[in-house]
Amino acid sequence: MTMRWFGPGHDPITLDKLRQVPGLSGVITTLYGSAPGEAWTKEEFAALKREVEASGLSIAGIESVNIHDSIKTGAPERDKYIENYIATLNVLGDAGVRMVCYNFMPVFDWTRTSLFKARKDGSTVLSYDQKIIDEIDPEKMFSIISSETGDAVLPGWEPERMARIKELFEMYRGIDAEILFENLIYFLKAIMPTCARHEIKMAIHPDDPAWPIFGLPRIVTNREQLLRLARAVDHPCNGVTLCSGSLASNPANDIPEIIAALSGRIHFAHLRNLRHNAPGDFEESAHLSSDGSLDMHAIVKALRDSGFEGPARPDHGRQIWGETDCLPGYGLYDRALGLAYLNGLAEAVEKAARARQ
Ligand code: DNO
Repeated sequence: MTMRWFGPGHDPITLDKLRQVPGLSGVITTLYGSAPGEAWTKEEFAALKREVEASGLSIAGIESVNIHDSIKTGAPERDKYIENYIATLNVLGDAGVRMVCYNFMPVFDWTRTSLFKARKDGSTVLSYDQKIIDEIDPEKMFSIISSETGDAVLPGWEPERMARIKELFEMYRGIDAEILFENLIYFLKAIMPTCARHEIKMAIHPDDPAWPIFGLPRIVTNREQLLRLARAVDHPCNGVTLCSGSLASNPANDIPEIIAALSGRIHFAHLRNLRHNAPGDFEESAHLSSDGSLDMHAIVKALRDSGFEGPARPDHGRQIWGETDCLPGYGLYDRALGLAYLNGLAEAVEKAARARQ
């Protein structure tokens, strides 16, 4: 069980605090200073690794090594950026990293319409309402997010990137779901030999929410698409991040069933719960099954039964107990409560399975 740590200078929550969370063995991190497409250096990564290990924790995987837009759009310069990606994988592989999470969402990474929706219990959560998205100009999306976060830079919502939003939309003109899928396959085929050599498991993150937004195609939203992707590059290093919250944004997705179908190809798990308010309208919740719409016990059990062995982490939590010094969704308190609960589920599921043997 791991937790996401945004790295020095980016995460107000220190490794000293994280290491006191019971049952935490490692962190999931990245070089936040690096832009998509840049090759990471051995020295930069070694410094990050030293800092994590000095706290007694380890790096359990990278979230994310982001993909340059020219790779997603299949632009002529994509091969240069794939070379850079391979150089980064070599640095990571040499340093012992065995899991890399990434996404293939055009323009926007995960999208929410509010980062601080108030709940009856006095906490706040991230939420999404399609009706709001339908009414806004995509170019305004960044100002909505930044008006709520102030100076904090959310991963996927970097100001430098959002300043180029018009240009980004232009780049994706004419890119439909099929072309995007082909570009993903081209990228995966190019990096597989490097992944195989280092035993690095690639774990694509599902699109969040799990449907196309602003007319942009999204190709990692359900069981069929995930299976198609796994089969198109049929290598154990081509796998998936099982993000319960992203996939379950569409209530038609049956998460335990998706886990069973992808057995052997899930390399990372993001575990969180959410509550459906109406079609296209959901809000995140505490991890506990009874607080949201998902059966978290069934999800943890399905992962165990599928033979999942990768890192898992509690995902977004509520902001509770007056915690404000954190990135939205990534406070310490509710994620630590979530982790303790998930560890309890995992222990119970494991013991029940052994008792049956
Ligand atoms: C949001 C995260 C995503 C995720 C990326 C993976 O909280 O789940 O930003 O890290 O999509 O590349």
